[in-house]
Amino acid sequence: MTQRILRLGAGAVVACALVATPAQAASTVNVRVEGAKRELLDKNVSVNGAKLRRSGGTCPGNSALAALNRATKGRWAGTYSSQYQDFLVSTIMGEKPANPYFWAFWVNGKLASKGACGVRVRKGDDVLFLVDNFTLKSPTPPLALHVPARATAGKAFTVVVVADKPNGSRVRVANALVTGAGVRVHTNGNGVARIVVSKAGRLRLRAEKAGYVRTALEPVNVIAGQTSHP
Ligand code: B12
Repeated sequence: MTQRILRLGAGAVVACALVATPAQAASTVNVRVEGAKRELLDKNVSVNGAKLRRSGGTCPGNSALAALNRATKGRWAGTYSSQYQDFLVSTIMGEKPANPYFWAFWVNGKLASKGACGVRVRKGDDVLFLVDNFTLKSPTPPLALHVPARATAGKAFTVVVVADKPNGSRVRVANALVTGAGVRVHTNGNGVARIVVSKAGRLRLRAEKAGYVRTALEPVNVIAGQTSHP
């Protein structure tokens, strides 16, 4: 379940609004961990708990690292730096990227300028840890997939794929692959893909493209189309 609800209004492909859900009200921050080969975690957690104490250092209860700690049930490791009073995270849920790969982390679509202990998070924030390559000239941009909350079986709907830039700006991404049950389409030059599904149910879509970090699974509630009577 994700807190990043990237929604498109009926027929709209431009405007995207953040929509609160009942699940979101009970929890606060979304933590997603994208390993080198697959998504390791996508979870909403509350962050107002006690301070995070680990050998070497302590982090505020509302830090991104405390959120990661809660979401992974403590399954991470890192080295504390007294210089930065922060942890350099080296392992998450058993995945330890080898040099030149490392765990980078982004908050709300922006590359964090401090370590995860030093970044405070608030209700509705999205914390993303992803494996990046240190030798690349610029950070690998994560993709985001904007989907409508609802669609009708047999009727086309559109989704939009955008990429986060380190400074928090977003650009549309052409030729990204969007997949889900019975869905395999590429975005056009405007980052838009048109999708038609025949079955009602909860459809979960993901987008990916070489050189970018894959999106989370985004849900679309597909309702049955009306049957016509003679
Ligand atoms: C190299 C480097 C890295 C490398 C370190 C490993 C390597 N292969 O060498 C990698 C790519 C892993 C890295 C990652 C990050 N880094 Co860095 N990194 C640097 C850099 C450019 C040089 C450090 C260095 O080699 N110093 C020389 C050696 C001899 O001194 P050292 O003390 O042994 O250096 C070690 C520490 O700096 C440590 N380190 C590096 N980055 C970070 C970040 C944090 C939060 C911590 C606790 C330690 C740490 O790794 C170094 C090698 O062991 C500095 C900028 C600078 N000019 O200092 C930024 C810098 C230290 N990094 C920074 C940041 C923000 C990050 C990230 C949080 C970025 C992100 N959003 O993902 C991530 C860490 C995420 C995580 N996993 O927890 C900031 C820290 C700012 C702050 N006040 O907290 C700096 C100062 C850059 C900046 N101005 O923004 N980094």
